[in-house]
Amino acid sequence: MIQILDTTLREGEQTTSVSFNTNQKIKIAKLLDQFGIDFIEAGHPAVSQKIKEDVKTIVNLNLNANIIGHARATKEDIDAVLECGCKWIGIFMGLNDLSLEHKYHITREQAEKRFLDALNYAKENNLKVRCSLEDGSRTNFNDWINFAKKAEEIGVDRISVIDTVGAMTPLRIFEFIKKIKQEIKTELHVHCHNDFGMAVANSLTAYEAGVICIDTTINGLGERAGIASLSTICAALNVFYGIKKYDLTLLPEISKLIEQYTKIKVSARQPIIGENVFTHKGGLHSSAVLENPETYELISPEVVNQKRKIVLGNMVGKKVLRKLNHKLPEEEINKIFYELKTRQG
Ligand code: HCA
Ligand code: CU
Repeated sequence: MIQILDTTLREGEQTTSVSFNTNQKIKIAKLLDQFGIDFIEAGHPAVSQKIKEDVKTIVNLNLNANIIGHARATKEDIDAVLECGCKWIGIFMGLNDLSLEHKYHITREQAEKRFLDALNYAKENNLKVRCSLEDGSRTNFNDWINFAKKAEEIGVDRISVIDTVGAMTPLRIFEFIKKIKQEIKTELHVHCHNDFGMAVANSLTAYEAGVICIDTTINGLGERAGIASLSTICAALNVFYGIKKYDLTLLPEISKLIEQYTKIKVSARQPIIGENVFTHKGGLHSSAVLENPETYELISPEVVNQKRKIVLGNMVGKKVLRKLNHKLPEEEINKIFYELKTRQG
């Protein structure tokens, strides 16, 4: 089994200059639901009254997706999530030396107590709980496991493996999760940042190592370089692992909507949804694709509601022109061919 938790409305809103209004959030949540998303992280209600209202609004849409509210390990934050009517809560806290010394300014014992108290409080209030060890990838492994065992005893429903600053490589996260799974029975989530461009690769290897849920955002939004992108992850799950549960044809619409709301343009080379990713230019490429697209396409554009394009430029071959129009006389082909050959691109 695999699930996707989309956190465009929480992590995505932490992107520089990004903030969604209520109607935009409703539209995003409904589209994600239609797509078949398993979880929508709707926001961190304690941040502001507006975010709290918006999380409530998303909960009241009664979507199929589970709605999860984000909280620090404090009673106030958990109460705010409860007030919104969320059934799921994600409680996060960092337990590595850097966080203890420079963020919380408390001892490990105090931090663990604070975190465990919060997890207990959420469980007592009948919430389903995801326990997030922030910066887990830079946390001493024994500290990570010892804490996760205590969280497991409390009965948290999920534990998240978090690569807060993109410090993992695929092999490292694979080993990390394999080791965790020898000691922890609770289902795992994974949340990978993209600081070194490995968020998608790390998330997929985490899946191979046994996590049950991958965190994504639309267009890979998020703090700094963002996190794993919804479209790349879901298309990769389809192609590499045969997972067909999501409606991939909605991906361009979802991506464009976010482009419009955020005014952050997706790169033309962005996997799956970029403008160029089903465009072929080299003569040999175009000719082969016209004969059988599989020669240069691992996924068909139709699967993700995109269109194949052939560039007619200076790299064109006569074969391409013939394949594009069987009826064109040879002298016409020669004329077009020489004209294209003198072009810039
Ligand atoms: C944050 C940090 C976080 C938390 C992830 C989580 C991270 O912005 O609060 O709570 O599961 O990457 O560590 O996004
Ligand atoms: Cu994050």
